[in-house]
Amino acid sequence: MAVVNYATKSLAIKIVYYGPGLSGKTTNLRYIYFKLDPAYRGELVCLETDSERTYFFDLLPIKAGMIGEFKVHFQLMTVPGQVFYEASRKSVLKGADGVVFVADSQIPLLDANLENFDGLRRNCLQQDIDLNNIPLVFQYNKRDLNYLIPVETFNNLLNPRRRPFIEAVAINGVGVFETLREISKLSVPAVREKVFGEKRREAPVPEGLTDQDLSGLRESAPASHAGGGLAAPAPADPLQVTKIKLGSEKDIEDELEKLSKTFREKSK
Ligand SMILES: Nc1nc2c(ncn2[C@@H]2O[C@H](COP(=O)(O)OP(=O)(O)O)[C@@H](O)[C@H]2O)c(=O)[nH]1
Ligand SMILES: [Mg+2]
Repeated sequence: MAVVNYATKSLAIKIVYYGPGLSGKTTNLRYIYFKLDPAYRGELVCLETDSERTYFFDLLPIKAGMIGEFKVHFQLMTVPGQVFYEASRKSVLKGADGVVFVADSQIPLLDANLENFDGLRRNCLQQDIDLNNIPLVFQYNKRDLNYLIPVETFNNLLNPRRRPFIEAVAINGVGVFETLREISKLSVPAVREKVFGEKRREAPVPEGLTDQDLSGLRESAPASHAGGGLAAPAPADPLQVTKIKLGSEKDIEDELEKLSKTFREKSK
């Protein structure tokens, strides 16, 4: 459920990038961070544990216009991929308003994708999220490689309801903003209904974000994949990730809750 702050009149919509380890979730967030107009995005935060088996996940807030008198921002989050972090994946899913499933298109990874999607289903159930109703978008990533799982196969196995699906080469930015716009288009009306729907009888539901508002979610620089080669990281804007060390599962939950309530501007 979106976090509503009536005092500051702000609304945070939580979008979780889910998928097997190394499918490209972090790559999506980093690309968005680089290409989004800095006026629209906050700080890219990376949460990691103290253990020797260090793992991390990421969080990126982006601004997205108004719903009624509420300032809206999205909290994009990734989940840790490794099998043994099931508990953390569950914490990240808590209160999600939308899910992007980032699948790895390489044929040998078909089972890994299917197993991970089953895990998503299980974790959603435990968080009282109905995967059949929550905004969900599929990103079939790494389409630049050879020996790919055909899109029809992916759709038949993962996406029988034909939710939006995007073929992507996240490493070059192909499909990254398209995915973001698709999940935004689905989750904004769902959140608007959840948050303001009950007041419907007294007043009309605020129109909320239009396509024009979502047009802020665009690349601020021309896509660098035009030449077909790998994109070089933008040299002028080196990625400054804020790292937050966490001890326990409880720390993770607390930190996520805190971060989801605030729009963290890049620290000065
Ligand atoms: N060839 C190729 N590699 C990719 C693509 N997207 C991500 N990768 C690479 O896959 C690896 C894992 O990506 P990462 O985003 O860290 O995966 P995560 O575990 O899902 O966060 C990195 O080496 C990326 O550079 C893609 O579209 N094509
Ligand atoms: Mg990652």
